[in-house]
Amino acid sequence: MEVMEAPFAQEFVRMAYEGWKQGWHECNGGNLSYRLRSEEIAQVAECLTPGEWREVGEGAKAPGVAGELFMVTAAGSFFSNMERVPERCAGIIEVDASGTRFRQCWGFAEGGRPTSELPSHLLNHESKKAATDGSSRVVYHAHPANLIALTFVLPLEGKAFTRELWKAISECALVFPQGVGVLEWMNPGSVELGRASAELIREHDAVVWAHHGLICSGDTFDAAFGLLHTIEKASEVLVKVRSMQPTMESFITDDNIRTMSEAYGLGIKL
Ligand code: 2HA
Ligand code: ZN
Repeated sequence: MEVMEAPFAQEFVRMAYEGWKQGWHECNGGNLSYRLRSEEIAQVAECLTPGEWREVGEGAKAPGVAGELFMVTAAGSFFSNMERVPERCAGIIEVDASGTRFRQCWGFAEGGRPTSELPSHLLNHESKKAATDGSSRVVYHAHPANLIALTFVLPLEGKAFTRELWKAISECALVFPQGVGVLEWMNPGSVELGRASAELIREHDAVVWAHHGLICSGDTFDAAFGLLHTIEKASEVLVKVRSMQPTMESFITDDNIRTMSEAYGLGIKL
């Protein structure tokens, strides 16, 4: 079948477009990648026309995803155009046997190439694939405004940042009992940012990039999107509360979080 008839490709485009509608993808901000299943590769195999091998860059090496195929957004592409011209805004790549090179197999029309954050995506996929026994398939990076705003006022430390989010909305402890990781500002698109994220995402599923955005992983498009959405919703609540007055009259307490952890088997240790 045509790539854009395949359910994984349709879900990819739908999720990217939903992110645009949420306001998380100004200009060409954000990027998305999906690791294909073997049956999905078979569905679109006749449309794949591999090009030249190219370096992932700057010594990036992800042997844990060697030989895998990914659908990824194109560098410089606007999520707002994803539904209209998916073959220009995204493409499919194959990673070589060493995990240091890739080749473009479909899409990236009009001379495009994969996202500038490709090192982050491949390193994060490698990390999550190993940590989840292969169930994790989606890596999503976006620029949600409230979360970014919080990185200017909260400590850039995972435990403290997580606790603020957990205390804002009950749903947070349920959706991300493993908390979020937090990185100080790092150069966008760099392998260092990719490596540091991959280290934290192994345990957290979501890593905050200070003054930049967030990177999330999930087994499904819904899981990755929902995680980012929940974190951004809690961030919005915190921004509103902190804008109204400097202190909170009440909030979700450590005991409340322990109660939820016990009731839902979340395994949270405070
Ligand atoms: O412009 O989001 O982090 C794409 C990005 C870089
Ligand atoms: Zn970004």
